[in-house]
Amino acid sequence: MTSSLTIAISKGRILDDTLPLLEKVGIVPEENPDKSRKLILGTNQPDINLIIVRATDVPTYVEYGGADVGIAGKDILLEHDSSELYEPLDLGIAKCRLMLAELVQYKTRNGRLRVATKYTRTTRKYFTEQGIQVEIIKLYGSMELAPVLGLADKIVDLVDTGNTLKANGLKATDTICEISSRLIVNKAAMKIKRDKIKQLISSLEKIV
Ligand code: PRT
Ligand code: MG
Repeated sequence: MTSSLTIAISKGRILDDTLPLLEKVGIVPEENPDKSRKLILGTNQPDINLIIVRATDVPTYVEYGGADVGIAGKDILLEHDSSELYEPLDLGIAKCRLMLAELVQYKTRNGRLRVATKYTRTTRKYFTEQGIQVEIIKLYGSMELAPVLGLADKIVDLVDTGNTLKANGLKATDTICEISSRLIVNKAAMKIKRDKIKQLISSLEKIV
């Protein structure tokens, strides 16, 4: 059976780190995804297409079969928490750490701790495991501002070089999780397109 394989990827650092990997396994998009406005891109392999979606939407597209496989950060996968996805391979790209941070001059205060984050699920789990009750404030970006403006005592965010924290007068106090990007696979696709997907996994496995 000749069925095509669709790979979901997000623009930005994941795409930047993924394109060289795909090229090494012989998959090259027919247009530069960074420059093209197309959301579905063909590749040099007639039966492989890429779709370009938001990083947070990659697991959703793969879960519902809009894409057969995808590449997503562990941070996004921990929040998405779906049993409909296989996660067969750590690609070791777009690495960073999910960290707890506070103002450099943070002083403990009475009352329930307030934590601002985009990663509400993972943050709740982290504090629950320590038996600490927290109020979680969901933000979609610029988390570093929250402690500066008194919105929250602490933040949970991704840290790479630490420059963003530093530039905003914050310091990391704990690592919650080491993050890298993973290959994810739709469970039904794994059955129906088994040979193609197994082949992609094993060729990627050899180079990461
Ligand atoms: O940007 P957009 O809103 O479209 O979506 P997104 O933020 O989800 O996408 P993108 O491309 O920014 O991130 C995609 C994935 O890259 C994340 O889900 C992570 O798995 C991974 N990744 C790796 C990172 C970082 N490193 C990283 N440093 N994602 C974000 N950052 C940000 C961080 O949030 C903080 O603002 O970079 C800043 C910290 O960097 P340093 O170097 O100053 O510490
Ligand atoms: Mg971003």
